[in-house]
Amino acid sequence: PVDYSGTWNMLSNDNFEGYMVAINIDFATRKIAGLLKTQKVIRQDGDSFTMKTLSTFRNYSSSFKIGVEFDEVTQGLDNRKCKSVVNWVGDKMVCVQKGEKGNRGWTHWIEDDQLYLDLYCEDQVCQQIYERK
Ligand code: RET
Repeated sequence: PVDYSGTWNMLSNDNFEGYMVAINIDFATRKIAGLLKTQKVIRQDGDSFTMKTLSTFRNYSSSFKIGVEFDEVTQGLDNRKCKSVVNWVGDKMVCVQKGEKGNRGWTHWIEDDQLYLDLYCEDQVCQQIYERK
């Protein structure tokens, strides 16, 4: 099985702007956020996860257990409430964020020791790639 634990540094961030527009991040925040090289700190304990997204501007943290729906508030992003659930699809982690926004969620996977993250909202996809610190 894949081990997501560790500290990961952003290598690339494709169409973050489109994703941020889709979740209604305001212009000024997008200009700042678009320049960030975020870091992911992931703690995996069996099927329990804590995922921290760290940056010089703002941080975001969430904790969940695979297959267990949880109430997520996207604090510091668009501050919306979602009913979220993360499931394994093979070795990929697939999250569905049910709420006001359609087709919202994300997928994490590891390939060649790089961490991939696709962020979805409506018709937008942002693809991020991270390398191990
Ligand atoms: C930042 C800076 C402020 C504006 C925005 C941000 C986006 C964060 C995102 C985090 C995704 C986290 C995931 C966690 C998985 O558990 C960087 C906080 C919009 C999109 C997928």
